Amino acid sequence: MAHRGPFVVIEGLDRSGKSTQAEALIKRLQDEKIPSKLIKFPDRSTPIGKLIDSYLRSESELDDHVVHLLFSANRWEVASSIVKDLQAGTLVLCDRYAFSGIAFSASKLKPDSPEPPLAYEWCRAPDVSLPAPDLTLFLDILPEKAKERGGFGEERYEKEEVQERVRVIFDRIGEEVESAGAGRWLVLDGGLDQEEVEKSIWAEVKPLTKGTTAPIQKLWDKT
Ligand code: T5A
Ligand code: NA
Repeated sequence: MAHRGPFVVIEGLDRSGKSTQAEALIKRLQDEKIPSKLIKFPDRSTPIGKLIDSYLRSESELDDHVVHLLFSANRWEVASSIVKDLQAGTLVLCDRYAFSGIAFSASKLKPDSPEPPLAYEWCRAPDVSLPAPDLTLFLDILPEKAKERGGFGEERYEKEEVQERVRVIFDRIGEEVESAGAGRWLVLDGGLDQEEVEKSIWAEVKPLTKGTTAPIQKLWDKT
């Protein structure tokens, strides 16, 4: 059976260093002549992505349900091309994925109500059946440390108390990914120096670069 490329996702709180690490990893893969492709979510360049971008910059208001579905649609826009690339033997690396979609939406609160407006299960539903990553690297960082990094606070969710709630939901997602047996969820210390994080990521990704004959799984299909 032909080998397909591995599907790797980098997740984490805002400012945990995801994009820095995603770019470093892609460069490393290129240096090693391993075919790879980087996709960043949200992809702000598509028509749906432009609506998301305007919302994140607080230039527009959208109902919580609507924006959640837009984030998911923004992934479905490229889902089939992810599968195609994996089947062609390319390593696909995503900077954020469905897990951010659930964590940020399900952690929302309204000032006038103790109940979150979007339930966890509701948030998960639109991403069910997306291609499931083989490995998710979660960059863990304390929100108070993330806050000290450049650019924090410019966008909608970049507030320490929001990040605290998001972190709790990410923990739940990680446990569910691991127990569903569809892909690994690995927590790495994102608070270390950039080179240290790069090393720990490469140690996990390198063994995958030979490809796999395992079928591409579907996200949350059996839960
Ligand atoms: N969102 C996203 C949803 O609500 N639903 C969804 O479905 C999705 C996909 C924007 C928002 O959208 C939400 C989540 C977000 O709130 P985004 O476009 O990914 O998402 O956000 P960005 O602003 O691009 O990225 P982040 O804020 O998450 O930052 P990163 O990528 O984690 O961090 P990075 O690499 O840009 O680094 C941040 C700063 O820290 C420095 C960097 O130089 C930079 O200044 N840095 C380090 N400093 C010290 N030590 C290290 N190890 C460092 N690594 C990086
Ligand atoms: Na980023």
